[in-house]
Parts: sequence; C-alpha cells; structure tokens
Amino acid sequence: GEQAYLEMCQEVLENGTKKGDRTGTGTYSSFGKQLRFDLSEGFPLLTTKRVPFRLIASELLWFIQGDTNIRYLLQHNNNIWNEWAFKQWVESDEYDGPDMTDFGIRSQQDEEFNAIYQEQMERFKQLILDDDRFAEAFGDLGSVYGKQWRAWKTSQGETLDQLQEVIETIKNNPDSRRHIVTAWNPEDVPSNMALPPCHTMFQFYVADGKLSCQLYQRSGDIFLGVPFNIASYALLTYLVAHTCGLKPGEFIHTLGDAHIYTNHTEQVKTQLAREPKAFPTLKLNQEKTSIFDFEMEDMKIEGYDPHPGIKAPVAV
Ligand code: THF
Repeated sequence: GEQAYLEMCQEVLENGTKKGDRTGTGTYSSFGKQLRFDLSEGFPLLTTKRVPFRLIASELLWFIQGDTNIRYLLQHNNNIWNEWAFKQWVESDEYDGPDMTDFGIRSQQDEEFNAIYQEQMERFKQLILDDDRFAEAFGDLGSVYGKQWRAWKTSQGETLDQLQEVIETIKNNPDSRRHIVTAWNPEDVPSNMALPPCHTMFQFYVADGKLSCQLYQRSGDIFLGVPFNIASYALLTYLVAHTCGLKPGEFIHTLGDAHIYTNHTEQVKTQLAREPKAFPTLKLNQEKTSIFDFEMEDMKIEGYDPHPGIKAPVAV
C-alpha cells in the first residue's frame, strides 16, 4: 500500500546514488524497486498528497482511444504532456518567437524568462486548440502509448491492436501466460517519438476470478510521475477486469531507474512527515460493458480525503 511507496521515497533519498540525467536537473536514483497494491482494499490514489484523479483518467482514456495528439488532453484541461509537444514547435523552422533553448530548466531558474515562456506556452495551447493544421503538425507526440497499444505497426505494413487482443485472450484463455502489451518498439526508439516510453510493458494475470497487472517501468519520477502511474494502471486494471467480467486483483509496479529529482527533495520530506489515510473507492458505470466505451463521467472516486497537494516543477 501507500506505506511501501513512502518507504521507497525514504530509501531512495537516503541510499540513492546522486546521478545526472537527460534533463540536467540531477536525481537520487536506485535500480530495481517493486510496489504491490491489493486493489480489493481500495483504489490506490495516494493520500499523503492530493493526486488529481481527473488528469489520470483523461490521460488513460487518451491512451485507450489510441490518440497521440495533445489536443484531446487540452480539451479536457489536462496539461501534463504540453512540454513535450511544445518542444517540437520551438525546435521547428516555423517557430518565430523568443529563444526557448532549454526552456524546462531555465523557466525554473529565471523568473523573467519564465514569464516569456508562459506567454509562448499559452500561445501554443491556443493554436493547438483552434488550428487543425497546427495541431496536426505539433500536437502529435508520435509513436507514444496510444499508438503502440492500439495500432502497433507491423513489418507487413499492417496494424496490431494489442489492447483489444489482450482483452480477447483474457476472456477466452485466462490461464495464458502471454497477456502482454508492450509500448517499447525498438524501431521507433529514439527517433520517432517525443519521449521513449517509460512504461515499457505490462502483463495481466488471472487467478480465482481476479485480474492482476504488473507493469515494468524503465524509469520512474518518484515524486511527480509514480503516483500518477500507480493510479493510472490501477484504473486500467479495473477497466479491463470490468470488461472481462473479473474482479480486480493486485497491481504490481516494478521500477528500473527509480529516482527523485534533487529539486523535489523538500516536497518529498513534507510528504514523508504525513500520516497515510484509507484509500478511496472507484465506482464504474455498470451500464457500460466495454473499456472502449468509457468516458470521464463513467468513472468516479468516492471517499477521497487526502492531505493537501504539494507543488513541484516537472523535469523536461
Ligand atoms: N517526465 C518527467 N520528468 N516526469 C514524469 O512524471 C513524466 N511522466 C509523463 C511524461 N514524462 C515525464 C508525464 N506525466 C505531472 C504528472 C504526470 C506527468 C507530468 C506532469 C505533474 O506535474 N503533476 C502535478 C499536477 C499537474 C497539474 O495539476 O496540472 C502534480 O502535482 O501531481 C510520467 O508519466
């Protein structure tokens, strides 16, 4: 449960190696961690800080629908993928605004630059929402999750719907040991995508009428990303179980490079000083029978009483 998450935070802060990273921020990092959540004990939305379920649900629906364009996210007032699309724009020939080199790190260190960056980001978001051609050119993140889950490109030039197929096999051959969806496509890494997938593959497992899921995440941003990732895969497991007439079992989260960004240290300490509460429950619209028909209003969190949110900058 949540205690295991907090222990992992503590452990990485105390014993993690100080490591540089792609984003230039710096991290404390450990390799090979695992968390387990019993989904029958509630929905694992962390309580030691508020985690916005709305953003997790709209991001997951975006993946499930096979969408890779941030326009859908912006229409749902979800800004968590903006920076990666923005980067494609400011690095293109079409961009005519002020210099945005290393905007991620500079916006955190230089207030004057941050104001200019925010202005360009607002302009970017409006264009994505209002201009079809612009959205097509710069809103698409390429071969990210939605693409690999729903329309994996084969060498024959056809597409494979991994999510649909895994659901069919769970229904027809539950004992199979091949209930796998992979997002890691070596052919597409690194040139065809905004960011190579962090959630490289997941496997389902059926026993005693319950569906479990294990995720292998190659890289995990413990403070900002991991609470999202836990809730996201828990929600996916609930939705697939619902579609297959099974009860949700366990979610097992296996992490490769598990890291805390050095500029999240104070936030993590604040969180560690808090007492976890009971997990909330997830209510799904029982009238919908397929994961592919779910919309935002079909998923509700009840009994969520977290400690306040804790703000932190995201490394780009
Ligand atoms: N890159 C990094 N550095 N960390 C990540 O967690 C991450 N993701 C996705 C892709 N690249 C990543 C994007 N997911 C937030 C949460 C998840 C994200 C990105 C950002 C975030 O900032 N959450 C805030 C709330 C934001 C808001 O309210 O708009 C939070 O406080 O939780 C790993 O999947």
